[in-house]
Amino acid sequence: MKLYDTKQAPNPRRVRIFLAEKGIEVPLVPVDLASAQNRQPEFLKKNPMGQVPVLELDDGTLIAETVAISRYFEQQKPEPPLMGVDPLDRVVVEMWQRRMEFKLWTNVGSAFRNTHAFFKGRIEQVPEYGEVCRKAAIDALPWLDAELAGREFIAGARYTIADITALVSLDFGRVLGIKIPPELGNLSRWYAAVSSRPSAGA
Ligand SMILES: N[C@@H](CCC(=O)N[C@@H](CS)C(=O)NCC(=O)O)C(=O)O
Repeated sequence: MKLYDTKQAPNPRRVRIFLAEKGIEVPLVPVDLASAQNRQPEFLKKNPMGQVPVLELDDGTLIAETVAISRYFEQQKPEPPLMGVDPLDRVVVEMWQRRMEFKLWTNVGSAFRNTHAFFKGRIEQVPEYGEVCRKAAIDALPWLDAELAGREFIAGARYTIADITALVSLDFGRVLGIKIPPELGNLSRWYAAVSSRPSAGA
């Protein structure tokens, strides 16, 4: 098994944090996005989307998409649970995971893709749209702060994949000047807690 990975890229980091929480080690194969190695025919055979992360199993099966890869490992090694412990908990975790993707991750990612020099000449950029997305991510922070008033983690009392998605969104958002305002005490408390877990260094 191997994981096609880019150290600086946020989606592979979501998988690396997930693996670190599970205590699973997978050999990493570096893919250099800067030189567009992900757009070369050899990599496109692994993932026609031209993106990392990609998990290659020993039988040659290729699994792309961060959450699909995460689910593979959740099924292979259920402990500690990161995607829910019973049917109801699993849907609650999924609800929060989707909300973190829609409210934070997609907005931060779209802001980066549409405004950052890294994607200049690689994709068609619409900077005004990027700004709208950046503002939408910032506007989600007070909402998330209020949600965290009554619980330790995003989907409840347990650390889950929703926390990973939110943490990576906020860390990556720093490139765009997105910061947690200090007056958002619940979000700041949550961020300090999830950032201090050893997995955050993955
Ligand atoms: N939906 C995919 C998105 C993966 C993705 O956007 N990967 C980025 C790195 S964080 C990438 O490979 N970007 C290079 C490109 O799009 O050219 C997933 O969740 O795995």
